Amino acid sequence: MSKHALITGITGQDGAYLSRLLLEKGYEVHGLLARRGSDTLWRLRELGVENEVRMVDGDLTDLSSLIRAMQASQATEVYNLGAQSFVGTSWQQPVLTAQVDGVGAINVLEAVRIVNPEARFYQASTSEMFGLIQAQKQDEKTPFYPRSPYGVAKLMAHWATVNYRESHGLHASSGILFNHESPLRGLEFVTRKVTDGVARIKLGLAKELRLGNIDAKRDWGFAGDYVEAMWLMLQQPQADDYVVATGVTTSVREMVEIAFRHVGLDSRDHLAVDPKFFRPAEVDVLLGNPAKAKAKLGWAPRTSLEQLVTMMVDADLRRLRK
Ligand code: NAP
Ligand code: G4F
Repeated sequence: MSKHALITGITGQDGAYLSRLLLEKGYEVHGLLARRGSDTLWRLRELGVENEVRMVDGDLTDLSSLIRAMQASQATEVYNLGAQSFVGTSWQQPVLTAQVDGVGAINVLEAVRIVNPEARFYQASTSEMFGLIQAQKQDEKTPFYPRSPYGVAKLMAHWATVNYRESHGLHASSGILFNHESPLRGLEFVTRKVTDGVARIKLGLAKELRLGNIDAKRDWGFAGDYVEAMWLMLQQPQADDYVVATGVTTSVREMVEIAFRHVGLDSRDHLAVDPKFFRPAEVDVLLGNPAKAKAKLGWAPRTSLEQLVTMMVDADLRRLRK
């Protein structure tokens, strides 16, 4: 009998990579489609799985649509990836972010509990919850200190996942994922803004790249590697929480240098710092310790930052040349 998965946020970066992974494993893949943008299926199309997944209309803020999605999909595994995921926007839309990212996760947990409490649940938690870091290397035991409305909302969802596991016995796991990128990353996030900008400058379509805090440091990995960790979590006999990271941290400035170097340009000739892109409160540095995921899931990242940035710049050059 084939396994059935329901993915919220299926049209996002991780939703696309996870869909492809589950289809390769023989799953019937269902996705919650919020129908908010004009061409929301472009990522699934780029991975060649647009016509392989089955969509069900719904929204994370609408519990009844989630109950219907659980019923229609007959899901035995539920991956809650849907979110207002851009940290910068969360200061402009704190209430929406709380409703979608915080209450939305509780809505999904309720739909699972009501329709099929045997189904396994994955919550897309985030290193943004560590915020003002309380340990040099963050792991599952590091105290949280969120620094944005996004981080606060995600912390609510994280603890709700733990609570449904402990109070209702759901097989509910949280992946505390550090930043992960790919050619499918949204243009608002710094890595893709950089690789798209570098490709434009290389092709003579732009002259300058304007960024905010280039001293911020992140632990960046490849989304294609990280969705494997999500799946592995739901294959374990016991639900648990796991940090998923590379264990290497790099500044935005260094990331930018890698991208320019790849196309034979010098970042100093094109990079400008613009206070417009600074945030009201910054997460200065993130560095994860993925030892538990390695020991218990047998998971390890396979893609270096250099390989990741190169892959993204090349994809943007290809797109722009078209
Ligand atoms: P993404 O590309 O921004 O995708 C977000 C998805 O959520 C999109 O499919 C979007 O649909 C959907 N969505 C937004 N609001 C919704 C609503 N009200 N109801 C239903 N769906 C809604 O994000 P991602 O990078 O794939 O990340 C996946 C998840 O992991 C997110 O929860 C994110 O917060 C979390 N996370 C990401 C990272 C990272 O570095 N990428 C790290 C840690 C955690 P539309 O296409 O219609 O907008
Ligand atoms: O790429 P970012 O916008 O990602 P951020 O804020 O770390 O959030 C991402 O990772 C989280 C995991 O830790 C996810 F939960 C979340 O959903 C999202 O996927 O910014 C990275 C860093 C920040 O310090 C930001 O201030 O880059 C800095 N930055 C500097 N200039 C910029 C820019 N960020 C953006 N987006 N645009 C700039 O021009």
